[in-house]
Formats: sequence, structure tokens, C-alpha cells
Amino acid sequence: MRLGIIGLPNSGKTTIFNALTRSNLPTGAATSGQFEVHTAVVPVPDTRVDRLKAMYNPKKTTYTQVTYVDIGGLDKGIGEGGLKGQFRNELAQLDGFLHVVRTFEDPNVPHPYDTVDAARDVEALDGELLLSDLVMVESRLEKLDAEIKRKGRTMEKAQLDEIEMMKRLKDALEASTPLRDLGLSDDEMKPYRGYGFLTLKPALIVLNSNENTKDTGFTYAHQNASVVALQGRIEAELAQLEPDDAAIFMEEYGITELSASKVIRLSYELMNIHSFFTVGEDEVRAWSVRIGATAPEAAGVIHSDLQKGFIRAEVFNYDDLITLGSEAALRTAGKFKLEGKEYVVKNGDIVHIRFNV
Ligand SMILES: Nc1nc2c(ncn2[C@@H]2O[C@H](COP(=O)(O)OP(=O)(O)OP(=O)(O)O)[C@@H](O)[C@H]2O)c(=O)[nH]1
Ligand SMILES: [Mg+2]
Repeated sequence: MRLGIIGLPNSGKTTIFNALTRSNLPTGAATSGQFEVHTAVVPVPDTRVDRLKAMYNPKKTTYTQVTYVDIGGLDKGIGEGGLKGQFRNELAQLDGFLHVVRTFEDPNVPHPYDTVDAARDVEALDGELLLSDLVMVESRLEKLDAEIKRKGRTMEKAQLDEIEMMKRLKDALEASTPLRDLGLSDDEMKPYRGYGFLTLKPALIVLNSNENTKDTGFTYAHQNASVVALQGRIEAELAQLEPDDAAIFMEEYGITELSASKVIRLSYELMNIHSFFTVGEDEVRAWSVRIGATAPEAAGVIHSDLQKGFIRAEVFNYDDLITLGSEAALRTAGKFKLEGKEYVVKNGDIVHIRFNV
């Protein structure tokens, strides 16, 4: 999973990147106006993994991971004629966005439009993403149009289908509807995945707040999107401290829980993936798989050999394990199952793959 942190200049992208990844990149108009990318890999906090670790006492414990990419240089007006090469490429490869919006008041930090207005700022950048997708769709339609003129009735079905789809997408984009709102299925969009449509990607709006932030009443009514608030600067400072010092600091500021872990979790949940686990003496490990994936597909996440040679999956669920207390009790209760190729993996499944290569 690769999540891009985007936002207007000076909105606090790098500050939030530091908070989420415990990095210490310089902030403060560091990247304004230029394309710059920083990357860090972060384990996704999961109390279930902690609990499994306590039960199995493994040599090693591994959480699933998310990669955050701090992307500087995106601004209103940049997408005229379409986002350019490197920029569009970087954005197209992402699985989703953390869209940072400034809601903190601070006279010492200049705002590109002078005032703090979350709705206006979100729209400004969303407008760029919509435009970039529209340019992509229009260029596809132009190419296909030229093909029609050349080939006429010998045009392939796939191309005719694409024309239909691109027209549909064009209508939506022209009405400022992000493509994720169309409710298109993975199957429908599969042939066009390579285009990397930006407004199709899930988005978590992160309101970068501070103690002076008033309730903005900001809402974002789109599919595959949600909104969370975070005190960027304080959390970035906390992320630099040792846990004990952080605790003292948090008490001083009246913070009971860090939002950074909440944001990591929310951004993970938004990606239409969920976790399954493998357990044993050697390792307790969480893995990510697409929601709706079958057992062989999940096996493939662990190793391609396990998918190729898949025979069966031994499966029980984390919740049942906690309720019943042990694997033995699970067996007695009939909650320990042997599943075949069609089995759809559930959130929190603990699997052991039987395979043969
Ligand atoms: N008061 C206050 N200042 C903040 C907060 N978050 C970020 N800032 C300040 O805002 C300025 C911009 O923060 P950055 O994290 O560099 O913003 P950015 O979006 O990465 O900026 P560019 O990469 O230059 O576009 C810095 O001076 C930060 O210290 C906050 O919660 N409160
Ligand atoms: Mg920055």
C-alpha cells in the first residue's frame, strides 16, 4: 500500500508525514512550488497482533505496512493541460491519498489564499485531480476516435467498450464528480487500471488543526473517503520523543491518545483491504489482502508458491480464538475449518495454507 500525502503549499504535509512516520524532515515552505517526494514505511498498529503475540510468544512479530509518500509541489493551477510526466506518474502509482487541509490558525504561517477555509482548499486541489483525469479521458477519446475513422466497422469490441466507458467518465468529470463516486466495480475498471485515474483513488481528508482551530463544520460527502482531524505540529514533536517523555508531554497538553495511529489505521481501512494472520512459534504476522479475495489469492500474498500449489486452507477466526481461548477449544466447537479454493477470506482469519509444489 502506497499512500500519497498531498495538499496545498504550507498546509502541513511534511509535518503530518513526520508525525505518522516518526521522521524529521525540515518543514516550512521547504518544497513550495517544486516537485519533491519523501517516502517512509510504517507498521499498521493492530491490537489483534499484540494479543496474538502474547498468546503464541513467537520469535518474531510482523505488522502489515503502509508506505507514506510526502509529495510536495502540488498547487492550484498546476494541472492546466494535465499534470506533467513525473508528477502524474508518481500520483498514478498511489493506492490512495491523504489530503492534508490546513485548519490551524497561525499568523506566522502564510496561507497561499491568505485565509483558513477548509472547503475552499479541498475543492482547489480536488479540482486539479478532476482536471488531470479529464485530460486523460479526453486524450483516450481522441485516440479512439482516430481509430474509428481508420478502422470503421472492424473496430474491436474492447475498443468500443472503452469508448463507452470513457464517455461515461467524461460526463462525470465534467460535472466535477470524482470517479470513485460512480460505484464502478474492480472488474469494470480492470482494463483501464493502467491509466491510474486520480479521482478513483480513496481519499482521507486530514484536517491539520491546532488549539486555535474552531469547529469548521467541514464535511466531505464522497464515496471511499473520510475525514479526520489531527494536531500536526504537536504530534510531529511527540513522534520525536521517547515513549516516557511523550507520556509526560501528552499529559501536559491534555492529549489522551495520539491521532497519528488513528490516522494510520483509518488510511489503511479506506483502501478496501483487510488483514488476515499467520501464527506459530516462529512468527505471528499480519498480511493485507483485498476485501473479497479468495483463499488462494491470500496464499499468494504470502508467497506465489503457496498460491500455485494451493490445496486447502486451515482457517479459524481471531474473534473465535479470543472468545474460546485456545486452538483446542476451537476444534471442539467446530470453528476450525478446512476451506477450499472458493473460500472468501474474512477479516481476522488466521490461516495455514496446505500446498504442494
Ligand atoms: N501553528 C501550527 N503550525 C503548523 C501546524 N502544522 C504545520 N505548521 C507549520 O506550517 C508550516 C508548513 O508546514 P509543512 O509541514 O512544511 O507544510 P507542507 O505542506 O509540507 O509545505 P510545502 O511542502 O512547502 O508545500 C511550518 O512552518 C509548520 O511548522 C500546526 O498544527 N500548527
Ligand atoms: Mg513539505
